[in-house]
Amino acid sequence: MQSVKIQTVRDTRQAFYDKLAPHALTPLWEVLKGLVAREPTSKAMAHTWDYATLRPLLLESGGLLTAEEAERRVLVLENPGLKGLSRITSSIYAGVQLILPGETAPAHRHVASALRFVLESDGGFTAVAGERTAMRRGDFIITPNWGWHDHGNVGKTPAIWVDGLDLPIVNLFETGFSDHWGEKHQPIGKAEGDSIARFGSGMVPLNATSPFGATSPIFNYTYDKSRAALMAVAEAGTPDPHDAVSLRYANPIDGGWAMPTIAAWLTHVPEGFETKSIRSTDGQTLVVAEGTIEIDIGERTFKLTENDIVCVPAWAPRRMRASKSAILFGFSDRSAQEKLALWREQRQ
Ligand code: 1HN
Repeated sequence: MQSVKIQTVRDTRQAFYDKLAPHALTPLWEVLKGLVAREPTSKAMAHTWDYATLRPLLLESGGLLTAEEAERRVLVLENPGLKGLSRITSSIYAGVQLILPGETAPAHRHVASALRFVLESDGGFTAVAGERTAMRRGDFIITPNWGWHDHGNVGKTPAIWVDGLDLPIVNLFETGFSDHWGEKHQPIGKAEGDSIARFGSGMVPLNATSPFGATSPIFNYTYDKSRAALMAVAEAGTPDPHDAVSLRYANPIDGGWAMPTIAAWLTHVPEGFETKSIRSTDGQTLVVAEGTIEIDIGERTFKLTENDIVCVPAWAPRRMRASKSAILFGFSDRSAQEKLALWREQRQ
């Protein structure tokens, strides 16, 4: 008797919902719990990409089409929990790009901001807004929102790097525009090193503003400088229990994150050091620049070595140990979350 009654109630409600539908109305009470979760429940999964697997596949793509044909010859690092969405975490796109010797990725621009973390390059270069920079292993390079950019390789070996873009954020807001220069390379109007000279020595021009708006005017934070700073800090003190030894890439104009939407940092985990568990609302992507680490993400443990990539879903507890002195490059949407007063973390 009871079940018949429930069925009747359900039918009555469903009939009402069917009546609402043509008017573009739906009942909140059927979806409320999913809309306002007690805590973040990311659809992204923890996942690793081994460079030993990825590299040969990327090089194989080099035999299929040129960088110019592809516009950008990239294998997307697609989160297995977000299939078909071209995302490594829920709000960030990532891929691994290949430029063979002599090739060009033609000049274009878009509203999405991009970062590059260079894995292999001996002659790779990128040009951003009229200035060229050599790409070297470990360099963190920024392509600002709406900046013209093209890449090339004048070396004898493949240039390979990790791309991170804020595309899912730009597309969430439906603010994406793009444009092609029309020629392979944009004209170069500045000497190489101009932006570092103006902004990269701890000094900035009087009354300086960034030519890139909210993005740092330094577009190549070279690994030689960043690594030296990180290791000097490590020498000088003890690692943080949760963050080990971490330095973030800062905008010299205002001290904030280097990019308005994407946060980027380096972490050094000394050999034998183990971090305590921490979680934060930014889903993170980590690239191993040096060494070997084990990372626990939720219930799973991944072992990573040089050039391996791992993603940590938002609010998944993470902790790591280095079996060989490690340096990691990390990026996430923390920069955007902080501006919108959304970012939280919990340390155990
Ligand atoms: C892009 O412009 C680059 O400039 C790389 O290297 C990856 C993925 C989606 C959209 C634009 C690049 C990209 C991209």
